[in-house]
Parts: sequence; C-alpha cells; structure tokens
Amino acid sequence: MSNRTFTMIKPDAMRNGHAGAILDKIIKAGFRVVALKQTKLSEEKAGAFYEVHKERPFYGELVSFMSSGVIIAAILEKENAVADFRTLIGATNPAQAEEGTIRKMFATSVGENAVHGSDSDENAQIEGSFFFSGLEQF
Ligand code: IDP
Repeated sequence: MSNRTFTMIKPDAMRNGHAGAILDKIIKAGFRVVALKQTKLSEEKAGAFYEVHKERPFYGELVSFMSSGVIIAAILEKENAVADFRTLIGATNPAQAEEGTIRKMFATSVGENAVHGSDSDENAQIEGSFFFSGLEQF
C-alpha cells in the first residue's frame, strides 16, 4: 500500500471558483501536498492522460472537457491515500455522492465532476509522473 495519490481540480471547479475551497478540504482532511501546479491540458495531452478510457462512449466529451480550461494538478500524501481520497471526493456521479464529499458539494454532473482521484496505487504513480518530475516532489 502506497501513501500517495494524484488529483486534478477539473475545469468546471476552476471556472466556478471552487479551487480554494477544494484545496482547503483536502488539506483539512489530512493530506500533505507533495507537488502542485496550475496548468492547461491540450486535447492531445488530455487524450493521453485518459487513454485507458478511449473505448468508452464518453471519451471524446471527457477529452474536450478536460482541455477546456485550466486545471490544478497535485500529488498528495497520507496513509492509505488512494482509498481515503476516493472517499473524500465521493461517487463519480455527484447525484450519487455522499453528503459532505467534494463532488457532492462542488460537481455539476457525472462528466463535469470537479475533481479527479487516482483509483489505484499504480495509477497514482503513473498519473503523478505524467505531470511532475521527481525533482518537483517535496
Ligand atoms: P472516476 O473519475 O470516479 O474514477 P471513471 O469511471 O474512471 O470515474 O471516469 C473518469 C471520468 O470520466 C469521470 O471522472 C468523469 O469526468 C468522466 N465520466 C465518467 N462517466 C461519464 C459519463 O457517463 N458521461 C460523461 N463523462 C463521464
């Protein structure tokens, strides 16, 4: 079990002015920020990040949404980081997310759902390395 996960604050939450509130919830939940940046994904980069979903019907919509505005990308550290962060963000569809979760509070729809959270230790490592070099992680 690794103690790191990877997150993005997605373009909907950035546009809606929720970045500060989301980071506050993450830090208050006990996650330490290992690395963090604001950036914008090109369609090509968003397509590569979500390559595992390329056969899913919503892939085109997802790539276009994720490249539609700036995002914040971050690596987070906490014991049991991947599972605890998935609990903190809630279900993919905000309509099904638990009260108090980040998606329940800040997401708009199943596609525009405010935040990303890695779903395994292996993906946390791959996704963190997509955005950050070892020299950027403290
Ligand atoms: P997750 O982000 O909760 O792990 P996944 O099923 O891995 O959910 O889907 C990745 C992302 O694809 C979701 O966070 C969401 O932005 C988008 N997505 C998932 N299902 C749909 C859908 O039915 N329509 C549009 N976008 C979707």
